[in-house]
Amino acid sequence: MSDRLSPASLAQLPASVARPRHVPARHGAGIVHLGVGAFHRAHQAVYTDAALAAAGGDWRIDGIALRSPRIADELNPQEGLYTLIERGEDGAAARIIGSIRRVIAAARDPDATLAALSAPETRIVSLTVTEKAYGIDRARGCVDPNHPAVAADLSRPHRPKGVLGLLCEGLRLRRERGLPPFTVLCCDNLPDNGGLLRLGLTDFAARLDRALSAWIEAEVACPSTMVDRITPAPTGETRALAQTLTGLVDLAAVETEPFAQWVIEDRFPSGRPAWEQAGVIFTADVRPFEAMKLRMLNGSHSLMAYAGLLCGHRHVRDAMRDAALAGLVRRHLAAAATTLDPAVGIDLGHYADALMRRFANPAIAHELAQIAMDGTEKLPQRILEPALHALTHGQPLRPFAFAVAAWMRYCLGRRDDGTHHDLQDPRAEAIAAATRGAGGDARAIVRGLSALPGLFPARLAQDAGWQQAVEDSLSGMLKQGMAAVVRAEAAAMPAGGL
Ligand code: CS2
Repeated sequence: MSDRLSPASLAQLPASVARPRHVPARHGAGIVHLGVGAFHRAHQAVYTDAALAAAGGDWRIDGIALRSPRIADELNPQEGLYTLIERGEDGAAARIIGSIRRVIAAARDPDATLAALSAPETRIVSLTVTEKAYGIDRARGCVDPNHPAVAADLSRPHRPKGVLGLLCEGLRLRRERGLPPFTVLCCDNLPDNGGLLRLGLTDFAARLDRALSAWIEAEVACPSTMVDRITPAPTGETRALAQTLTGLVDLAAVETEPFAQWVIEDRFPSGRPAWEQAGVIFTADVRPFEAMKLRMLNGSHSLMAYAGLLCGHRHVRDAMRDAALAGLVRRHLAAAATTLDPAVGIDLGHYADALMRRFANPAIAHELAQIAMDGTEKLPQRILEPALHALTHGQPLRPFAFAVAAWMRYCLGRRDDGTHHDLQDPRAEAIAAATRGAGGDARAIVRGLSALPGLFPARLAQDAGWQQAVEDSLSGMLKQGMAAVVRAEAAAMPAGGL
């Protein structure tokens, strides 16, 4: 029987496994992180681990598990240690990460959760909670009072469960105790994520206490970030591989690709770890990086998820082995690149080439279904905003229309072979209502889904050329099946890259 990963068992690790280059127990916590999923463990916690090794400081992370307490039960017995497995074409490398101090399960321990948020040593609260958890109505620019967590927290603000409620109550307690606020660091794939969260937070607070909202407005920094690392959900195989590589049992192991990128606006009034020594890019304006990543990486991911699943593929790497689909991914990258501001200083052709290689990584089993989830939360920034840009600048629309048609086809909940899939989307009911009765009528489906409140920019949804392009693609998908349409679409593509 192998031992469990813990500070005591570190000595048993083979020399091939890198261990923390700092002594974790010597560093206090300075960050509270909401949402201790695989992405956090493969990204921000890794950068923080490297910053602790390079420059020290009391910057370890107290994680808050918002949904299931499982990760707390997995990580706490290991004193926060876990294995990061980087998987590239030439093999797998394991490294032990020591930046997480403990995980609090919010539902089980609400007092400890609020105590961490209001502790004097907490200077940053970072978040990876997924797009749908915020409860912000992006089209209207205010909180969504019907969002379940927002509604619950507005009615019981001192016992918050959701993201805005927790941040707001943590800040209220700090203000009451005369403590400086924490910096709020949003690490989800949302456009202008810091600005958006700031807007949600001040509006949420204003519904409870205007003076608190004004204090947040004046005192709380919400720098925007661009985060990137392709991280599949860990499975039993991840844990088995961790055990093979380290000789130890680790219930919280994660696997990820070798590439990682983090771009942050440098606004941290209460300080921050020396993340620049860990490779973070600090900049005054994250927006161009964010638009590049959301439109190119995430946009082509979404295209691949909807078209790929309906072609019968399971993982991103399988979709990339389908030459016709890979061709459409390449086309999408080129179309997305034309909508971007070239000022960012990154060669978009090289960026697209690197994305094609990252997607094709045979060692990463990234489920297309994971990417297909929550389409209504993802489509605006990934596909619809660049499509609107293309429309207003006379640039090619067809790649975006094709991606939207693939999403609409996926929304119908059945494959070409008649099997059914569940639509995992917070607006699944509204989607079902919008397509009910449309049968196989592409026009009715496009009309119904385009009219979902707040989803499509009005100018795009009302454009006859756009509507027709989506309808043509969807009609082909319904009549000929996704695989045939993907082949035909790829064959019709003009030759040439970016
Ligand atoms: C993916 C992202 O699940 C998804 O929708 O597109 O999680 C993607 O893998 C990351 O943003 C990569 O950095």
